[in-house]
Amino acid sequence: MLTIYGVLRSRATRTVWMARELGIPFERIDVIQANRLPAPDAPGAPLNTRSPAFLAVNPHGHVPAIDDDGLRIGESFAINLYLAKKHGGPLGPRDLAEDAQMTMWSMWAMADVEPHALAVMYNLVAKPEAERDAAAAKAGVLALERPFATLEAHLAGAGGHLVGGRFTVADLNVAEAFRYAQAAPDLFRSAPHVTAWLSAAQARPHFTQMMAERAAEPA
Ligand SMILES: N[C@@H](CCC(=O)N[C@@H](CS)C(=O)NCC(=O)O)C(=O)O
Repeated sequence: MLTIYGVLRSRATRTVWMARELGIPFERIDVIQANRLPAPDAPGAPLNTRSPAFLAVNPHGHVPAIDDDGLRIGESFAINLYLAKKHGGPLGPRDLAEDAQMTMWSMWAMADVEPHALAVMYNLVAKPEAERDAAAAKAGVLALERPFATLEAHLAGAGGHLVGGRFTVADLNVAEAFRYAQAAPDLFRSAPHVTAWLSAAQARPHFTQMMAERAAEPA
């Protein structure tokens, strides 16, 4: 049995989206970010990323994490690549070459895109206005120009998907990193292929269903 740890207002979104695309059964346990609680260590505090019971599952202390019949893994993109390979089908790699490309795109998104996209989102929309840092937002947008250009060129030549001409775990992982950049619509204006690719990914029923459940979760 697959257990996914993490509230939906976290990167657990992408793990839940992936499991639903694969059509595999799972249970999800709410683990909230410690920094969203006034006293995460207090007796009776909800299960959080500093709780000893959760650290036993993921010593890195972040969500999402999974327990798959005793195999415990953290790191959202690694989890999704594992699930795609385990369950197979069109979402996963057909051979070693596709596996390498899916890993490459996922690691690129985590290293070159997500930190800047998060800086953009936090400092343009997510943080309370008084705490926003306009310089950090601007630096994030600048740093994303190259990844946007790279992805735009790739999608234009590859038929609208990252690997193998079909929607795969690579599209799902990379779309989740680019989602945070949607706080800066200017980045998308000169990237029509990126815009169309992200819209198509986010129109998938399992994404919209997951986001609706996320929106229903307490902020
Ligand atoms: N690279 C990790 C990052 C995970 C991460 O930082 N998760 C956040 C929630 S989105 C978290 O757990 N924050 C609370 C904490 O670190 O205590 C991944 O993709 O899984």
